[in-house]
Amino acid sequence: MTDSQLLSFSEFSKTSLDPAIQSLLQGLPPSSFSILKADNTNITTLTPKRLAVCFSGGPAPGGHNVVLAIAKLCHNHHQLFGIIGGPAGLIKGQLKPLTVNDCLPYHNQGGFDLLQTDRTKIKDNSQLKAIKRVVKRFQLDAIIIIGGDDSHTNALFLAQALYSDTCAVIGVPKTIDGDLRYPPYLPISFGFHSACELYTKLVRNLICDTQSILKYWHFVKLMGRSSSHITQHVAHKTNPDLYFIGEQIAHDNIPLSAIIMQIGDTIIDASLHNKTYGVICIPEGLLEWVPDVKTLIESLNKHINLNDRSAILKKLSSSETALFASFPTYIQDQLLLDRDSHGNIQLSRIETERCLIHMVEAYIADLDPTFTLEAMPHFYGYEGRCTTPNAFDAQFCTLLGQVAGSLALHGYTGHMAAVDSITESYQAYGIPIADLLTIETRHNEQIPVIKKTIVTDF
Ligand code: FBP
Repeated sequence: MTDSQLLSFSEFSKTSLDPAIQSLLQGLPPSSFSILKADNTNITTLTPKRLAVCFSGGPAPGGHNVVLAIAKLCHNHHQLFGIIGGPAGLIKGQLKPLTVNDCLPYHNQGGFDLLQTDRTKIKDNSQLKAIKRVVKRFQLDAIIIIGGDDSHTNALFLAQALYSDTCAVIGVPKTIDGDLRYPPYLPISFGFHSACELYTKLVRNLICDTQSILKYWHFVKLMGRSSSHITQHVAHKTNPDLYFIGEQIAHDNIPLSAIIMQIGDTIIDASLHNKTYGVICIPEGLLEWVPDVKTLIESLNKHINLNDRSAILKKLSSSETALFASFPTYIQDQLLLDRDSHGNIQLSRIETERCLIHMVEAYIADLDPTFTLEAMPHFYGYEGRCTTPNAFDAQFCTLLGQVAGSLALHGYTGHMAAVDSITESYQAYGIPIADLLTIETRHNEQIPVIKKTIVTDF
């Protein structure tokens, strides 16, 4: 592909995939194959290759084990480079040779600090041209991107763009959110279970505190972006007084006022039984699921690029304006924050837990002005995504690294490494990323993105 034939992301969105790569990507069943291990003698029979690896998006426990496994596969026969600073580092050519010894101190450690990460969306020709130059300069045969759903959209887009440069692109499914799955080949992304373990411990401790000192209603927001997998998992393990699953709220069409009423009534009922404390868990993405708030966010998304608060607000319908006005000012400001580079609203920056307390206080004050609600907001988020990997993620990540390295060394492109971790045999797969595509509206454009797996079993 010459530079003039390069497709920008929006052109890529509108066209079908390059026929040359289509045959590799579309409609293929996941290929099941035996994975290469570092001590496997046939690894040295392969033509020596030059691989590069990067983290992309938020950290997730176990990422360092993925990189170490790839480094071990490359040791002595292939050359591995670490890309510093995620996709932005790839564009800037921030690559350095990476050896097993470089990675060993990070084995079984949380975080992505070995290489760091970022969320740059690869979408235009200038970025692609820069990456092509980097591929040429470092003579790369493959790039392995360790990332979530949006990073896999990047990976597929790059796989197409670099096909003619004979540089493969492979993805490794990472995210604590639990929304990147492809059962039965990939029951879960790495990081989910370790993060849930930490959040479960923290929520249990809070419940124990309330039962020890008999005070405070704790409103706990749990990370997980749009999907409520983490909240559901933690709630099942800890049994809080109340919890919400965003997907269920959308399914049952429950407006924000009904949620406030449910929380307020639960607190009042409990006080009638002399219980003045409790724990309520909510998913990070709650507001995006509540039907009336969702409509408001969609309208704001359409006009967010106007950058002028009053111009944006003029575009809202009267019911949207009323709902917007019912939020405390800090939530109004947070709803107007810039979207991330992939077009997502930045849910982790919206203080839903504080907002709910504020609205529940007002609801209760209307019913009983003498009632004092002693409530505390919490957000369990960033501390969970960098926790130490548990035994499951530590082993799962080593396998995922071996699968990703094997796919790259065998010359696959546009595939995501997968391991069926439910069966004892830990079968390895390469999943064509194109099989996971769907169309979504982001930044007001219909674009192909990797489909998120949401909670359906409520
Ligand atoms: P990804 O794994 O999809 O990159 O996101 C993980 C996550 O922790 C989300 O749960 C959260 O909404 C988001 O990152 C916060 O991102 P940021 O680092 O940009 O604040």
